[in-house]
Amino acid sequence: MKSRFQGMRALTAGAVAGAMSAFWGATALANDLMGQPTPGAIDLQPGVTPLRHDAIFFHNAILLPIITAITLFVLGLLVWVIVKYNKRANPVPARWSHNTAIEVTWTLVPVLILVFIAIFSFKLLFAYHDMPKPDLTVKATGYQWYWGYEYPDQEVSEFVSNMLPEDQARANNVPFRLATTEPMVVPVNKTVRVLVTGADVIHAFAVPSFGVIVDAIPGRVNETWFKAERVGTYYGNCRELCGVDHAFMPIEVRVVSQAEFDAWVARKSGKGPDATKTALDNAGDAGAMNTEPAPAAPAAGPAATGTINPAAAAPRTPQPAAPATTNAQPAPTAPAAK
Ligand SMILES: [Cu+2]
Repeated sequence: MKSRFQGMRALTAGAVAGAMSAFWGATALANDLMGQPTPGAIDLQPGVTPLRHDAIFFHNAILLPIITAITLFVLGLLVWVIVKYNKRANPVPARWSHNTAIEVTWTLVPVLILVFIAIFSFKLLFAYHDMPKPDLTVKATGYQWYWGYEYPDQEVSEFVSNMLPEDQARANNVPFRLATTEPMVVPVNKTVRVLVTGADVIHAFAVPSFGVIVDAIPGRVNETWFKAERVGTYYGNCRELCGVDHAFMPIEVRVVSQAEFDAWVARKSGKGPDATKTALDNAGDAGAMNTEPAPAAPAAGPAATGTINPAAAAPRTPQPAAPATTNAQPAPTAPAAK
């Protein structure tokens, strides 16, 4: 059943992609960038998680053909009525107003179409809900206007992820307004549970290539999960209008091998053999921030949490009450970070 489902999926996805590229004369479909938007592309961002594959199948193989068929059918009816029943072709209109057979049909057929869609839709919803046993938990907190990531089980206390300034993004050849000063790092082929919350207003954590989008609501913890199948860098954005810099709080997720992840955790938690590197890493990030503060957010956030302040980097001690309310305030230590 599963393999037939996947075979059908590959076949229909191929047919749909072929039809779409023929229609648009576009060849960009096969060359879509991974983990970020592709200029001029019309298809969905390609996926690297099982949920995303299923969501793309649902859209391309179930919804698109149904929408296309219904649209063409209605267009045909309109043309038929315009041609056959206009005043010249049909000077004496019929006087009847009810037809039981037609009314039963136009009620039942849409119901059946919706039930058919619901079968696939609920299957997908349940898949999102039924998280496998997680290998890793990351807490993502939305702030005005940056993200904070914390790994409670690895004792990696919260660090701040700001948008990378334009000159550095260009210099590093990474996408401006998607790249960050410090990414969220996860191991490949592992089930990652993401706990999502907001510190000030409602934000939303969204990574298209993972097929996840979850509201980040103050005072509440939402949950989602993903299992990235390949190593790489995947970008997302805040997806809930949260204020003036809403467009400047990107999400960057780096999927790495388990060994690389372990090394990263050792550095970040200050427990590994090369724990001193943390200070260097963070010094680099702090330098990055200081050259050009994020627009309208004068470096208050990072300094407030202390995570990318080199002075606070090593040795890592549990942070004092940094989160939530204090983060939005300009910290008195901000100038000292420079
Ligand atoms: Cu936002």
